[in-house]
Amino acid sequence: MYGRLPIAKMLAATIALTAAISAVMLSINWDGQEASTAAPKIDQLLNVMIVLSSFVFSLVMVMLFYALWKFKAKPGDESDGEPIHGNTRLEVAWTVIPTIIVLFGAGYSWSVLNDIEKVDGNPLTVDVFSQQYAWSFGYPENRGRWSQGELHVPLDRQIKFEMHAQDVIHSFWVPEWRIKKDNVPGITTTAIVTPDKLGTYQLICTELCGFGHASMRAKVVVETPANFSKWVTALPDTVPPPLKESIVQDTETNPVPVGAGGA
Ligand SMILES: [Cu+2]
Repeated sequence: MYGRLPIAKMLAATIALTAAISAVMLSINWDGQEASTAAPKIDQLLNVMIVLSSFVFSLVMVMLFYALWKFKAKPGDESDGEPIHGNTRLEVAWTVIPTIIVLFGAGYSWSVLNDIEKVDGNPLTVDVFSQQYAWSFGYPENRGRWSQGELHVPLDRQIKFEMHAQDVIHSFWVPEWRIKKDNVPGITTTAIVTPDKLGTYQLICTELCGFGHASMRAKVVVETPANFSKWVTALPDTVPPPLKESIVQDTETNPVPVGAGGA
C-alpha cells in the first residue's frame, strides 16, 4: 500500500492554485462592454464557470505532480509496479464530485437563460432579414417601415427580434448585448434583448454563410425613445414584398416558435 495521502495538504494546494489561476483569469475583460440587461448575468455565469474550471484544473495538476514526485522509481529500481485493483473510495469521489459540478452548471445556466429570455408585457417587435451578405430590418409596429444595413432600437425597452433568413443559415450577434441567435431558412427564431446603454454597436454575422461572410455586418444604434421614433418615422421605405412573403412562409412552417429560442 501507499500509506495515507496528505489529503489536507493537497486540498490546501488545490485551493491556493485555484485562487491564483482565478485571480488572473477574472482580471481579464473577456467579453468587452456590457450594453444589455442580459450582459452582466451572462458575464457572471462565465466568471463562475471560470472559477469552477480553475478548481478542476488545479485538482488534477496537484494530484498529478504529487504522484510524479511521490511514486517516482528510485535509481536502479527495475522491479514492476504494484498490481492495483481499484479504489472504491477514490472512484466514488471522482464520479460524484464532477456530477455535482456539472449539474450545478446546468442548473445555473438554465436559470440564467430562463431569466434573460422572459418576455415582459411590452416588447417592441423588430423583424430581422438576413441574406448573403446583408442585414435589413422591419418595424411592423411602425407602419412596416424598413431599414437596410442599420438597426435602430430605443433604450431600455425590451426588443423581440424575429429572424427570417432568406437563403442560408446566418447568425445574429451583437457582442455588447451578448445575444447570439441563428437565422434559419423556413423557421422564425427569436431573440429577446433589452439594450440598456446608449451608443453605436456592430451587428456581426457569426455563422459562416459564404464568400462575403466576414463583411456581413450592420450598424446598431441604441438611442432615446424620442430619437428612435423620429428615425423610424422618417424611413422612406416599407418592407418589400419578397421579405414580407418570407415572414408568412416562416410562420406557416413554424406557427408558434418553441420557447423564445425558435425551433
Ligand atoms: Cu451571414
